[in-house]
Amino acid sequence: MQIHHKPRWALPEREVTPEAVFRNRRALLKAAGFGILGAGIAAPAQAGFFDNLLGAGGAKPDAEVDPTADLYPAPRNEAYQVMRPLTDESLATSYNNFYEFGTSKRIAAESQKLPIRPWTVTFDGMVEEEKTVDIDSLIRQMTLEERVYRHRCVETWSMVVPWTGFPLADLVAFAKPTSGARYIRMETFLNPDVASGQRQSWYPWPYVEGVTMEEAMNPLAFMVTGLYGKPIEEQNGAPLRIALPWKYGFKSVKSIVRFTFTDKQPSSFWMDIAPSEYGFWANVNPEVPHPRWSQAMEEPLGGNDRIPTLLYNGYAEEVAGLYKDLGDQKIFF
Ligand SMILES: Nc1nc2c(c(=O)[nH]1)N[C@H]1C(S)=C(S)[C@@H](COP(=O)(O)O)O[C@H]1N2
Ligand SMILES: [Mo]
Repeated sequence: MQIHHKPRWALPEREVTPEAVFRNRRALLKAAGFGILGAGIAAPAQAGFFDNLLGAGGAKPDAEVDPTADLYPAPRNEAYQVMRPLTDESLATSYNNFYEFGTSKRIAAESQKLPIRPWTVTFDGMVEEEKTVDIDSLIRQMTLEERVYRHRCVETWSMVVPWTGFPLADLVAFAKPTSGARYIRMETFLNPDVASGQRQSWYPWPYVEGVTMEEAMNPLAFMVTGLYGKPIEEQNGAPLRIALPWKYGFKSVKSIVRFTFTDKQPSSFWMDIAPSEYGFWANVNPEVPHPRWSQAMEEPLGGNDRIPTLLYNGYAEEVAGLYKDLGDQKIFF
């Protein structure tokens, strides 16, 4: 008799080990007692225009056509291929991690409340000149292409998806950092009025991540504006996210509003929450377990099998050289 084990990604959320299980009891009690504790304490980054977007039922009236829709589908760059089937679009766009909209995987509907136009992106810190630019003008200054990449969440689920976007190196050229810049800190929007998760004040909002300049200049580091040949949707990090396919998924920050060039290694959302479990480098390695679970295998979304995790998530040839001089730093967490 054949026994069917439901893959972990298909289990109800409570049975999965989410990244947040370390939230302490006190925080949970606080949450139970004061569901909206913290509401309104932080200045929403996009205050003003969501008021009229939050019409009937709190939902945003469905966006007019995306102002960059004519740029899709962009030509595929065949240099980036994955020898595995693409994940179903319906799964990749409905099974998400986006804590701003809740800790479950089913945040796609809730995330539609995020106003993604107008949207500005700020470049500051160690740059020739600080600037804030409109997302549509920024995207139109870049050359879009499609790349099929693996994505590996630290929780062990994985997917293979066609992102559309442009190399992070092109964005760096646009930002014009000064020679002393060694890291880029990337920051997500802060808008607790629409992002219910951001009313949970025990999290260190906004979500932040960072890379070294050397990592940023690696051709694999990719700024994402589209998915499956269309502008990317809110749940996947519209209007601008990053894909760093050799690192655990939490490094691939969504809905970015700020790039800060700095000479100090930035901390991150997950480093601030659990420094013993999440580090700056977070490179995928099957032989280095997370403190609470193994990383040896992964579970492709939509599949029934577990498959072996690959070193650097299959991108060792492209990126291993970035880490050869780091000595005994913990480059795999
Ligand atoms: N701002 C923000 N970015 C985020 C997250 C998040 O909660 N907030 N989750 C991360 C994690 S853990 C993963 S695995 C990926 C998930 O991307 P996807 O939902 O498009 O698959 O987004 C990453 N980027
Ligand atoms: Mo993740």
